[in-house]
Amino acid sequence: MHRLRTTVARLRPLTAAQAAKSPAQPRTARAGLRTVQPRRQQNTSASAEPFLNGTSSNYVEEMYYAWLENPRNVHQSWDVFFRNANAGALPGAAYQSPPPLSRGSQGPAGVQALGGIQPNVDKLVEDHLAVQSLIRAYQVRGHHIAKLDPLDISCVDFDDTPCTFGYQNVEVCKDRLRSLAVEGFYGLTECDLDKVFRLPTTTFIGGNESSLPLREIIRRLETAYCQHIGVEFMFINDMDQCQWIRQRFETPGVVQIRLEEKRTLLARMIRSTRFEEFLQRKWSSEKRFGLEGCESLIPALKTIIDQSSESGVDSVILGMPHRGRLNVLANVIRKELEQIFCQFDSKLEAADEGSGDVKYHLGMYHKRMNRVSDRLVTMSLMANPSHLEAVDPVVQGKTKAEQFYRGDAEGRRVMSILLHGDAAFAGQGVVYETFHLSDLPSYTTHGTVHVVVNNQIGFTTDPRMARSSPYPTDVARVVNAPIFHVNADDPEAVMYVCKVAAQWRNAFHKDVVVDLVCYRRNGHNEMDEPMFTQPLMYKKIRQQKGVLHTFAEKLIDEGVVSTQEYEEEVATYDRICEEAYARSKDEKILHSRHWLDSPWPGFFNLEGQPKSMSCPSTGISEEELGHIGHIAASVPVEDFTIHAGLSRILKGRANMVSQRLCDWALGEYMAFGSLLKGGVHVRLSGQDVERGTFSHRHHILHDQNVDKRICVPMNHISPDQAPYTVCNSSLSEYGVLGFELGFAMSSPNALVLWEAQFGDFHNTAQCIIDQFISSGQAKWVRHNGIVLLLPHGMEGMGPEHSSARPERFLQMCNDDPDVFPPLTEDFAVRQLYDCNWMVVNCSTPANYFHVLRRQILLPFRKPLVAFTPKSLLRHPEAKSSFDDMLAGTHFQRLIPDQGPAADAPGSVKRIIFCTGKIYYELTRERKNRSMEGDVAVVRLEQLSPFPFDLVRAEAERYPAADLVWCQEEHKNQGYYEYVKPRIRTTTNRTRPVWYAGRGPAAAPATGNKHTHLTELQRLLDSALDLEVKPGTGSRGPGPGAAHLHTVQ
Ligand SMILES: Cc1ncc(C[n+]2csc(CCOP(=O)(O)OP(=O)(O)O)c2C)c(N)n1
Ligand SMILES: [Mg+2]
Repeated sequence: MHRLRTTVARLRPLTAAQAAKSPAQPRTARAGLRTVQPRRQQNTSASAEPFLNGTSSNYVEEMYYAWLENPRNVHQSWDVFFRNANAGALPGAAYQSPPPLSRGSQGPAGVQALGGIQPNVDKLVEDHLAVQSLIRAYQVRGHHIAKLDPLDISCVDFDDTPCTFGYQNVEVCKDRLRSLAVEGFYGLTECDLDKVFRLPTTTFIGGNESSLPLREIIRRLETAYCQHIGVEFMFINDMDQCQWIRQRFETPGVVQIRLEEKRTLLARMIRSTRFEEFLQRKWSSEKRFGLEGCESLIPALKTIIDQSSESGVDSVILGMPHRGRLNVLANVIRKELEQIFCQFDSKLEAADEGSGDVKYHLGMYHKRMNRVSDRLVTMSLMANPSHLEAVDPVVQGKTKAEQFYRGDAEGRRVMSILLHGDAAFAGQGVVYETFHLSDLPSYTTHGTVHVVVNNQIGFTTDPRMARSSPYPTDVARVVNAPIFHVNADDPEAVMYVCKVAAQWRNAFHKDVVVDLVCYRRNGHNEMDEPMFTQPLMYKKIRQQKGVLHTFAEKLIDEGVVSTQEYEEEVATYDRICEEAYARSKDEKILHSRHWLDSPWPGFFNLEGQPKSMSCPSTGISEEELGHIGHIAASVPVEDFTIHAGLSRILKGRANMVSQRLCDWALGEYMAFGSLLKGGVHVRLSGQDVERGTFSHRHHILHDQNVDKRICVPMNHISPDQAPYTVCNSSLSEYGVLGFELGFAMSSPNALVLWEAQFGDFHNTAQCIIDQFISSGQAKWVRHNGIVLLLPHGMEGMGPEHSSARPERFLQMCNDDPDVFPPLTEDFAVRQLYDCNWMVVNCSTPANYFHVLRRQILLPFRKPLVAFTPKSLLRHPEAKSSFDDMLAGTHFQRLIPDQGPAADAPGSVKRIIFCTGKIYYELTRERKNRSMEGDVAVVRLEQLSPFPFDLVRAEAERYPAADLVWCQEEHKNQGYYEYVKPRIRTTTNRTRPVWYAGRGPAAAPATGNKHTHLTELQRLLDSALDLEVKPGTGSRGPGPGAAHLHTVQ
């Protein structure tokens, strides 16, 4: 009904005379129409026109467009109707039935009625409407009855239970889907079959003909929509895109494949099939997650790459799960076969550092000539963990980065392809998160081609138990991506849809999905018995001829190749495999470096090692500090009105700069600005990061008078600076952190930061943290310098906004708690090199500034986890002088006490080691109690790798002091479990270490502000109560209690 109303509304603005004068292209006319006001909307009731209803709206629309092109295109009755409507006929008055027309004008005054009598006009209109609806029904639902399943056992029930599966349902389903038949819904009968109908402009089945007999219309629609390709696209909102797709599937003969293409296709099918057979022969008891049952995946991918290469793409980044991965490496990326085969030899020694990964997770990077396009194409397959779909956003991030560095603003040269399993595609939420990044300005990769290996099973689970939607691909509908379902046992159909998918991306730069409906010939892996759980399916599969076999027979029958040629091709490939196998026997060691997906040319030396083991000063000049400070405090464009509150903030910044001081936001500004000035790209992404969750950052200024006019002062630092990207992300952690990790992978010369809104939200991205960030280098010898900014601090805001869960990050650090590392000259940097990631909790803006700059100035890359403050953002004492940021200064891994305690260390009774914001609370309390000479408070700014050397120095400096670890977090959380054994190691376990902090608890923090404050006071009391001696234990029960007891 809504559609009908808009159609009627659109009638008003153009007059037939205007239209006749300029027989506009339908598209131009439509484009124009979209902008005009629907003046008739209020006064035209669709119900007033008796023949206008929901089902006829398409037809009316078609008639209207045809009439706009030329009034003679349509029947006279329509001409009259449209003219009357355009002339402002009142509701119900625009339509004139034919008899009155013959007697003269019965229309509204001043409207000349035209045309003659058509005796059966009602029936004619009805039949045309029916045919129009029928065509549309095929377009919308043809895929319901397309022959997509090679096994012919799946059944998608679009009405009730969305997805059923199994033999018993097949016939029932087919009956239900007969609504497309002529004698069903549309009121057309056998006798209409030979009647000729005018075709609407929303179909291309006519080719050069504008009318066809109904019989032929149905035949052509069946050919287009109900064979081995099921096109799902009518949900797309954009008319041009729908037309584009119709044209590519409806035009008669459009799916034909050239002879030469068929031969190439056969050669690819041979490679795909014989590769798996070869592995099966040589390593029959090894898991390889073979492709059997979906061999056409290889030609599918190759077609997408050929086609994209022809349209200018020269870099393809792929992400894929286990299924068929080795085959993709061998036959798409073209990894040397011997490199793949030697992965099956577990006795080979690893040559590089790291613990490595199983062969079906490894990544790869390769540049080669594409034979079809004759152009060089670089392909990288990203390494990934077992966690299905986790790699999706990572691939997107890396693709975005490559596009960014190459200035490929529309994705014409760099593209991504993502492969999915049917169960994972439907089940994993990160798929949805990734789709929702696909059209966001700072995250779009301008269209991804998704290929689903839909083998109708996930491990042992049937689709009916694995998803609530008819297809595994339904998630893609949210972003209006067309979905091409195709029977994977028809390689030609597969090739065609892949071509169209690549063309779609090239034309619209939007996502598209190819759903390869196939089966899995073996169990989940080659060792698995599928008959336990899918007995009938697997009986059927056993009877199923291999696709290569049937396809070769077909091409031989067609005379495309001879039997001899086919057999020779098979023999040739088998020989290639055998020869590579023989060569693989000569390999003595495995080089993980050969499996790098993102090499950084020039960053390391030729052996792949860092060029030095030192880090220069991370300070900058006074002049630079002043200049960046000035930018941070100004609005560097003309006539730009900012909010009054922001003016105050900027004024405050200017004041600080004049006093040579930085608060947290300014410290960050200095770090980013100086890196940008030095040509290093900085990208900060996360929820609400542009302003900052705590309203402290304001990196994007908004004009208060002009909508969407913004200013990014950070991009006004110097004319030859690198660009700064700061982008509010979608409300996702898993997807967005994965994306930024991928972005950081692409180049070492960028500071890429992801900020969690509050630190605890990182746990919805845990998979990226565990599987990629903390362990990525060990598994895949791949460095990554991503920075995680995690707001953290117990401030009485309740359990969910307090803790970034430092304990989790620290538990995953790989430094040995019990071993004091050798004290070499390059101790601090070597420790960083050896660790899996760095964990810091800075207490000053200067140190935050240094640690960010250190990320780039180090000769290698490591992930940085930084717990960042909330209340410290505005704390009067949490300010740094420019002096602490000048050239020659460094990041301080530990900040010693600088007061009276340090001046007279011999009389100090207690050293309190702590980290982060609690330092300010401890020193305030110490001051209140006038204990500055008795107690030294030492800050660990870098928690991991643990500054063994500096902690030992502090312990030795105060020989008579108790050693206390104080934290505001609960005892089973925070840093305690991590620092405890390490502090002990620094003193060779000669001095006890005491704990002052909250007791153990299940939740990170209390929800009650008063309880929070009481707990805080108690923990400060216990930290500073010098009377409490070892062995007295806890001061009270419950999680809120403060503890002070020895650590043994
Ligand atoms: C996030 C995640 N959960 C569970 C698994 C364990 N798992 C490995 S493969 C698999 C089935 C995947 O089915 P599908 O996506 O259809 O791919 P197929 O194996 O059929 O190709 C499961 C459950 C996993 N790897 N990742
Ligand atoms: Mg599956």
